[in-house]
Amino acid sequence: MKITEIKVRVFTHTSRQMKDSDGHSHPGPPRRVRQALLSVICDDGSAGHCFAPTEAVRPSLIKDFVEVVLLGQHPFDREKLWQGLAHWQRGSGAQLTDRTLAIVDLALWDLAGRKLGVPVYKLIGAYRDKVPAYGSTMCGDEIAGGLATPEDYGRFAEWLIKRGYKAIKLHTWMKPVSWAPDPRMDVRACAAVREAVGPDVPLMLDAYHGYSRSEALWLGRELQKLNYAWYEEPMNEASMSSYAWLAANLDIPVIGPETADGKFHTRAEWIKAGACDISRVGVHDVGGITPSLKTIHLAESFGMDCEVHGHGAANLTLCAVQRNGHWYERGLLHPHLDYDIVPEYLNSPPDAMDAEGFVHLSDKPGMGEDINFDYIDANLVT
Ligand code: LLH
Ligand code: MG
Repeated sequence: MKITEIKVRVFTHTSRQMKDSDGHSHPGPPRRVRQALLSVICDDGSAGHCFAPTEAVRPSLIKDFVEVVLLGQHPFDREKLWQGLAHWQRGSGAQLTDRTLAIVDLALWDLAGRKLGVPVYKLIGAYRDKVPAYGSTMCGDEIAGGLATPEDYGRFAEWLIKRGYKAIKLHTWMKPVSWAPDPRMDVRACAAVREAVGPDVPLMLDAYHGYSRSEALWLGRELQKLNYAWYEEPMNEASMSSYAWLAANLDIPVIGPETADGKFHTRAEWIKAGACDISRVGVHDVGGITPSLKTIHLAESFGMDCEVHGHGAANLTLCAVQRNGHWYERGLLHPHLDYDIVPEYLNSPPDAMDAEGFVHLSDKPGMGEDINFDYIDANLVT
């Protein structure tokens, strides 16, 4: 069995979201956007797939790196193939990113699951078949009836609890919101949510990502008074020593890193430096499931939880194969958006949540995405 083709289909679909000038998602008018599907195909006809931003699978990357490493190889040699791409990053002139590594790795896992007729989480070794979700809000905005005020967050939190969520994470106001960031406003939103849901619901805050040490410390102390469960990315993660300082000065668990470069190597350094109380990993942050598993097991070796960042079938898979993590991050959510609308390129939702707040793993072979190939082929960008 050998890999014979790397195929990229670029297609359009309807999005109801837009990105602001700092890259945060918000609701937006429906519009057609481009998306790609990368497929790894073998000589026996088996294939694995992964959705991707078009830039992360552009032709030059596929030709110069992905095909060179993958073609002619056995698709189950995931460690060798991942190491081949990861090692090449150094000499790639910053072209080959962890995002591209992740897409290739996820397609290879999907292929293995489809070929063997098992869901990927069973192939890795399942710990559970359903995972409790926390509702993860979008960042704050200036939209009427959206997430513009602390009261908006409080009202939305009430709705999230009625919907079945057993925990909530706030993303508060960040630039380019005209008056943001403001730690005092973050505390007001966090207090409004605590007031709305009562004392027992686990709550988390993912703050601005760029506060100073003193702002982050003040905010963390206020979260402790509100009995928040974790404190995420209030400062730039490039400064690990700032996080070590923050974690040493707070009782609330500090979680991270989420976006810092360096895959599991960076996570190891953070654990060693005492810069986090809970580790963090997402398939798109570290280059796929293969390096995410290393991160999860690394944290477990230190008696530490590792919570998964981001939504989607592959991140859900990670949640299902670990003991040292509690939650699936479902979102990002907003009062003006219906998260349960199934994207046109899927036949069914990848992370449907029941009334008790659990997301169930799919029993379909592969990663569990129910891909609508007919839709994709009918909307190709030529
Ligand atoms: O800044 C944002 O839009 C969010 O923080 C986003 O990156 C989200 O993925 C996140 O951090 N979740 O935990
Ligand atoms: Mg985050």
